[in-house]
Amino acid sequence: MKESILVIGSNGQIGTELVTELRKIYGEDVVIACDIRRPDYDIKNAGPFEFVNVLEKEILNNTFKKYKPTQVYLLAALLSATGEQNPKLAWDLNMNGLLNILDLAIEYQTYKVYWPSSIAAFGVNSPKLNTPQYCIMDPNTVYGISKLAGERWCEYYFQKYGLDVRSIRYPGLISWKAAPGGGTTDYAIHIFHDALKKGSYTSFLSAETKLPMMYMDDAIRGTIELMDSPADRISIRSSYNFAGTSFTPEDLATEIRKHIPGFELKYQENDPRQAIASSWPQSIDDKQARQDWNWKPEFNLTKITEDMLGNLKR
Ligand code: AKB
Repeated sequence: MKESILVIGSNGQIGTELVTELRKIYGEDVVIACDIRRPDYDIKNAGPFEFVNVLEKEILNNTFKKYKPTQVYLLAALLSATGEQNPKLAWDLNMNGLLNILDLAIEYQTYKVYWPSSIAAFGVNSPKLNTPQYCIMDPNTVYGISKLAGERWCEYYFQKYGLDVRSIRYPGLISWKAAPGGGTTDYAIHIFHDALKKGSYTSFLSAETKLPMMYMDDAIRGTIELMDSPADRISIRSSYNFAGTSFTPEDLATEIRKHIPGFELKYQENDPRQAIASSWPQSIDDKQARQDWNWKPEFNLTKITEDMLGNLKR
């Protein structure tokens, strides 16, 4: 089968790295980067790019007609913090964007669809430690609500129409190549930039706020491993729990001080993102992903810190 892969939301934190990786595997012309914004020259020069707004059905339809994608990765979304600033837009983009893609995937017989969920789908009454795959889920951000509803839609399209949709509940993702997109876990990226530039950082999350986190290299590898797995190995069609490591701002500062001894971490109180973070799990039980498609993370906090600082310095 000749592959044709659409990555929608290709200029974001995940898309930027996923497009590069998929192009290495499948070839440059096979992977079509799609976004509403002009891409980095890197992406544009390496392969095809289309301006696509996931809410504009006609343009989307033309893109599916032109490329007849065998795989679609839908990454366009408003995250937890920016979503709270514009809840209706977040719902519209996160939900109707997904439904548009699921419908077109059926119409154009797309072989596989990838859509990311998040730890934000959990809520205040979900168990905090080793949060299991199945438990109470009562998210209180519009982003989390859209992720939980999206998970149900993914399973619905799989059950009802046989669409091969696959999904992962991402933790906070840490990376240096592209800027993060307005999430609650973004502090864990800003801290590295400020540590190198200023030798200090003011965290909007409190010292003891522990959250599940993952390095982007692991996230991209895990995503592609899930998509490459035989369909009969995929036992979860809503979204898989997916874990890397977990840490607090204070843990991260301690690790950074091993490289930048005088690094100072200060705290700013009363940031609305604190309530979001406090409603999320501290650690995730991802045994189903490990069992079904052999998921195993490679980056712990020490490796993440070394790699982030090394790359940002360069
Ligand atoms: C966010 O903080 O909103 C995201 C996420 C955990 O999904 N990084």
